[in-house]
Amino acid sequence: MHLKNYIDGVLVPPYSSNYLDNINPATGKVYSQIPDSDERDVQLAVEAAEKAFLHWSSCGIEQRSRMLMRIADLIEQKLENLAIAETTDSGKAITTSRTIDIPRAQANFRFFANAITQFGSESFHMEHQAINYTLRQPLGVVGCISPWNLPLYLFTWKIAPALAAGNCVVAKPSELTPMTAFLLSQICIEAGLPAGVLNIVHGLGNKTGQAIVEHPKVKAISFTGGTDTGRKIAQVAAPMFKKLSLELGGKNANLIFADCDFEKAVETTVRSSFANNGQICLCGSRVYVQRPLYERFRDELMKRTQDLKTGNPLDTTNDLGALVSPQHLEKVMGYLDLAKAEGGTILCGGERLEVGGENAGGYFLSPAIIEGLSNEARCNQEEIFGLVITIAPFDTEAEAITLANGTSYGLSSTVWTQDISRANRVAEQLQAGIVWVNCWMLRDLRTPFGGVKNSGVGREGGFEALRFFTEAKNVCVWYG
Ligand code: TXE
Repeated sequence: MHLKNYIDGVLVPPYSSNYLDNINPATGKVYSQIPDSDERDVQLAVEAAEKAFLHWSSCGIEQRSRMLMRIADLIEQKLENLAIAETTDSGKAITTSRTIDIPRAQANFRFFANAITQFGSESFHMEHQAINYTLRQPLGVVGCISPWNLPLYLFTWKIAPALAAGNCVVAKPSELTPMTAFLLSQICIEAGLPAGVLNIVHGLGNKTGQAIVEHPKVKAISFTGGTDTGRKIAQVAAPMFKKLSLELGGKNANLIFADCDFEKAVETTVRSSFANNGQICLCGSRVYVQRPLYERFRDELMKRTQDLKTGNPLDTTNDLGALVSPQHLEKVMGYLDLAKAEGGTILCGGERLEVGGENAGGYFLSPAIIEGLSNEARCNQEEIFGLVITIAPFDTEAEAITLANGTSYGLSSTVWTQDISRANRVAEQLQAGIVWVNCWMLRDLRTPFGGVKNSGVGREGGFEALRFFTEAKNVCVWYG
């Protein structure tokens, strides 16, 4: 199966006629081909978006909102097909695709279809003199670049607010997981989205992605992915004065205090460690437990981790599927070797799993917990992003905060305690864009989402996203 680009309202082959293999990570086999697009395809997409902008930006909020709702409805109707495609492309458990990825993709469109109808701007009254009001105008053509871990979920999280605000979009999904983006282009055609409003160009990051970032007509880049890639994008985009939203990696801490609700904390920590094969930027990859509870918590966490079932991701009885690519598997396994060299003990997991039958060539790994590493160890400092967590004890609240803040990242943190004062105190001091208290991944799409330090710049979500995708213009009217 050859996927196509979606440019100017139609599905087209790449200019070069070249394609890249798309591999099913649970079998290791090529199952489709994606366009190997280059700057010529991006040029066509930008031209189509520019052409569509005048009509789309001025057709009115209601019309845009209705169109986004129609896309949301179609995603909802096609949930099962999209979920199977997502799992086949990414190796994630089908339950995750069915209950998280695809429902969230439709929710993204629905949420921003509503949010734009409520989006206002400020006005400042200068008594007896003048009134200032702020116009929030769309930017024009914007670029959205997304990663492989939550393919349609994160792709639509960028596209929906950009479109709602009146922009036209050139978007690129990850070359590792292009299938649901391709299905989205078919959905947009079915929904009757006007030609050129959304353009989806497939291809490699350093070719197609780079061409989007470099294009002078692309006014803003919304990117989610690795910190190194974010840095490269900033190096190109910043001197061109593009607006930038960078949602990058994380090395998130779970702080488990001795007074926590043990059952809830341990159950959620299994999930926050290994959901989506540990490939969520919000996964808590460093678990710190207060000493009186340490051994009990560690042993229970180990037991439940070992109970997780890994195998064919399309089989609903499996909790975990395959990692996304052989390169990623190798990277994750490299950290397990490094952990041993750094003096750590692998308490469980970390083995390459041979799943037989049609999944014999898949990239399966058992979930691993590492103990005994210093906070400075690379395994505690670098984003591993897949089925590996570390665990360590702490004594005091101050120590817990120091440990949590002791990395270059600052995306999210989780605090488990029954003491409300402590929860607030700790949350205030954590260097993170998101803090969860006695929960994890509880998401309200109205809230600001993003990180501090090397986890990125800018905020997505709610009105923050609509502000990002619009330019504020102040109009000052003198009373005369
Ligand atoms: O992501 P990349 P990769 C982390 C995780 C992972 C590492 C690398 O640690 O192991 O990043 O993953 C496009 N200009 N996260 O290599 O390269 C690329 O095609 C423009 C964290 O897959 O950052 C893809 O569409 N675009 C994470 C997207 O950027 C470029 C999610 C992300 O790819 C580009 C994924 C360039 N020069 C990985 N180079 C999270 N925090 O959610 C690549 N791309």
